[in-house]
Amino acid sequence: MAPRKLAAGNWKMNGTLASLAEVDALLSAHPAPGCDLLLCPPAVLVHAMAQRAQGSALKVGGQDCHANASGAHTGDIAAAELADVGASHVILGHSERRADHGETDAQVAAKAIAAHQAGLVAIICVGETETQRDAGQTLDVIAAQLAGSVPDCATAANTVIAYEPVWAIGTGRTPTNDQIAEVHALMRDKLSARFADGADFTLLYGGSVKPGNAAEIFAIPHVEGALVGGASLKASDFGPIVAAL
Ligand code: G2H
Repeated sequence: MAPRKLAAGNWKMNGTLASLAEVDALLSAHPAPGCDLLLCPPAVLVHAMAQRAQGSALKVGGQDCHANASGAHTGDIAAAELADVGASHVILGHSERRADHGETDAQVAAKAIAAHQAGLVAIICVGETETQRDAGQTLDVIAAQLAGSVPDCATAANTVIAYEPVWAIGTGRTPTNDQIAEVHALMRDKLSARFADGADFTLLYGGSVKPGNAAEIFAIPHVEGALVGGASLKASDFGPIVAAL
């Protein structure tokens, strides 16, 4: 089995019910995309977006879940709750959550296990800071995050890995093609060494992906799609990225 291609949008903390008009626009422009298609809106919109997407190619995901199945965790969301309202995926360990909430690799791995138990595909994010890249630590950082954030129960069917260099997120800066290729080759090697189906995991690039750079990024070996932030908010931006994959 070859890795599945995935165009995933991360709306982050953006969007209201009115923004769901973008779903209609996206689906009418791309009713049968040549890749898996996913949008991860704020949690309060997951149910409405999933209803809007019913019967279409669009899947819907959350942006985080708790490691526990239920309980006294005010403000948090269980993986099963996301699944209950129509989510199929959940983004975990995004650098904004690692920075804003101090999430560790171990916590991300625990959340991924919870996601799998609820039947969700976990999109586990890894990425180096600018300081780490400048210090020549990128490959070590990515290897350590992969080892610590991806649980042993991960398979190509229940886990996607997203490489998102922190310094490229929302900045308009992207790594060179060689820099992306180097990290994705490392991720493929590490996953293949650890998992029987490591060659089949979908590997996404994320960080300032736009219509203008998507095709070039998708041509890089071991890049099977993108996790797109700002350019996923409007169908007019996300559509061409989906079409490029
Ligand atoms: C990286 C990405 C989406 P953007 O965070 O996960 O955001 O495309 O805005 O850089």
